Amino acid sequence: MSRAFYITTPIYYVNDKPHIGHAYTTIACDVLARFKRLDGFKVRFLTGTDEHGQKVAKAAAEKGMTPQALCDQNSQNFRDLAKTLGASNDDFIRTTEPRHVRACQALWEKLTAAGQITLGKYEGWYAVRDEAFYDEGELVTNAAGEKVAPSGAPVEWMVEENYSFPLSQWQDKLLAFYDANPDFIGPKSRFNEVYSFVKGGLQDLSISRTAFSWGIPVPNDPKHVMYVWIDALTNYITALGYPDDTADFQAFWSGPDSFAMHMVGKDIIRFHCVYWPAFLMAANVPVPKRVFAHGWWTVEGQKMSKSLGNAIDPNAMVAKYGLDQIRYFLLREVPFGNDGDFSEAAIAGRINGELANALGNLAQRFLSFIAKNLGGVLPAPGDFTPDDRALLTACDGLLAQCRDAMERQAFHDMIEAVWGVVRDANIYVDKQAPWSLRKTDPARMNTVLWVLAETVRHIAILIQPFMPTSAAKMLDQLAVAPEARTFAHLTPAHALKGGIGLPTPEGVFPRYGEPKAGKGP
Ligand code: ME8
Repeated sequence: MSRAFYITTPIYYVNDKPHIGHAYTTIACDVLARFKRLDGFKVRFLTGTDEHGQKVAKAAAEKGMTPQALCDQNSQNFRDLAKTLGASNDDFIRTTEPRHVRACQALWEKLTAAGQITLGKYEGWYAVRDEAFYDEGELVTNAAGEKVAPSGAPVEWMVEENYSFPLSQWQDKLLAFYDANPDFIGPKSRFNEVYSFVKGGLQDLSISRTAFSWGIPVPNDPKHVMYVWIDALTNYITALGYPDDTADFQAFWSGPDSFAMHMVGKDIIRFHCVYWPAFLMAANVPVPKRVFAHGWWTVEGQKMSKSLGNAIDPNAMVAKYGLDQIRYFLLREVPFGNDGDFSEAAIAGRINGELANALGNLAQRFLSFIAKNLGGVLPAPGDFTPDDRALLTACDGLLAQCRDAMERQAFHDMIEAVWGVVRDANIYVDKQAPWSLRKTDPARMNTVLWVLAETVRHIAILIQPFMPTSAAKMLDQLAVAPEARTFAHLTPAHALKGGIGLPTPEGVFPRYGEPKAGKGP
């Protein structure tokens, strides 16, 4: 039975246009999804849009649109962005779809039946921008002397009759769950943050609103709509068919071979790591296996925001630098989990240094040499020297290192491991100098060229999740058949055969901002 991996992005609010932060999460999930598919897993990758709630209703009113019209328009922007980013999502969910309304109402009814929902009066601080409740003690004073949420969002005092979920009663069960599942939250620093938050005591949670109507009606009491977070979180199981016990639900959520994982930004960890498992446990639905909260991108040290007008448009970045280049940059620049500052100067540096020079040249030089001097035929190797063996052994060891990195969502560690071999291979070329062996020792030259080709085969197979188009071009140039590009092919048994014809090589990684070098050996 194949192991199953379910990966989700947050569903994005449709009140605004997508920016580089949204693109970041989607790309990270896509890389994981592609990695797992190549590693033989059955994968389901979900993204989508979060369309209900006060924030979206307000944005629509400000634009003089109906909420539905705003949702239709802006949801499409996120769908288009996923496509532009090369996301391999299997599904795109919108919370205004009937399948989702049905799932939310079913979950609500389960919680009601379990005695977990009661009607009462709620008073407290609410931040519409975060769609979140805050305790008095969490509020901070901003530069203007106003009381605001820790995120800086304005808060208002809310008094409403609503339905409430007894979150306070779940404190011990949540702590026991975290203790038993130390890998539930990554990175470790976020685990500790959530743990101490829960340990500090939990307040019951208001889970319906009556002040506006843009939401999913509460079953049997439609003057209430569901709190947008109970609605939003449920999307992850809606997409697997909940409340029906479908084959997908079993494969990706509840079954013994399932591994469900949510990727989120650090801003929404409390919803995913505290509320969501509490709702699920209360409804007797299995909880996901892992939530990873990545860091935050700023621009020149400042928060990206509409009011500052500094949001980075991912479409523009892709158009300017190339899709694979942006995918690589975002996951290479900052250790995943840390915050980072977005700088275009850094993009050009990585493109030229790591892609064009280090990897691009490595492949281009020996491939053009073969095309020019050996009639485009890959030579067969002779006996290996210790240097050949060292490089081939490094290639063989890569997959284990990459798997280990990706189990921790340490994209940067995987890239570093692969680029370690790129560096080794460049040192090897300089030392072996195959170009000067043509006259003196053609047999040795053949071996060196083959070792280089086999090394690039490993590298190209492994970087497919990050840079699918460029990796495919490299594998085309090595005449690797499309069906021979999975991680199962990273063994000596699938090594390149001497004597195969290679297509005319072309540069895969152009330099940015300088005339094309295009030099052969
Ligand atoms: O929170 N840096 O939606 P949202 C890095 N609808 N990542 C960023 C970012 C930044 N500056 N800005 C946004 C919501 N993100 C809810 C989610 S899920 C059931 C409901 C990414 O449109 C990051 O993943 O505000 C963050 O968690 C998400 O976008 C928030 O998107």
